[in-house]
Amino acid sequence: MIASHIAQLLNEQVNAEFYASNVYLQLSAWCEGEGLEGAAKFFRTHSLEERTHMDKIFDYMAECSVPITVDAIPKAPSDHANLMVALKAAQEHEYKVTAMIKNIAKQSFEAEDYTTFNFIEWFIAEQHEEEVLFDKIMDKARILGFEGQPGQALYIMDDYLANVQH
Ligand code: OFO
Repeated sequence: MIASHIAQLLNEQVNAEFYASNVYLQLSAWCEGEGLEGAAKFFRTHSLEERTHMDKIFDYMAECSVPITVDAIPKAPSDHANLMVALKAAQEHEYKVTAMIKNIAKQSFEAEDYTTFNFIEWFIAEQHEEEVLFDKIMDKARILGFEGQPGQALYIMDDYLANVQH
């Protein structure tokens, strides 16, 4: 039996992952409009990955007979000054998701809900990977001297993002 406050946190996470999927899909659309094919591919792939995160929590809730409510999803930001601003927005977004996941781990542990605690551990590892991924991208940008300006560094960043491992 999952306590109601844990059920609520899980439901919020379903909707947060849905929102994350839309954030990345919208980022992909923005990149398409800017002619950044590689970055568009990167964000599009990431959008699909977020969708799988949503499904994972959805399935867990369904298995545990916890009611699920799919809420209205806020509109994702659609305009960005440049690719660096877009990447930083994505990185910030991941930090927020990490905080939400850690809170579920904390609350489930404190409630002695070790089943949910065990379930959410996968997401703890996943968020670590997400943060490592964006750190790696930011390192690449720093090495290139890329701060969002058009030119060769932008071209290389776009090309790099097309093939970066998720
Ligand atoms: Fe769901 O990992 Fe990113 O947000």
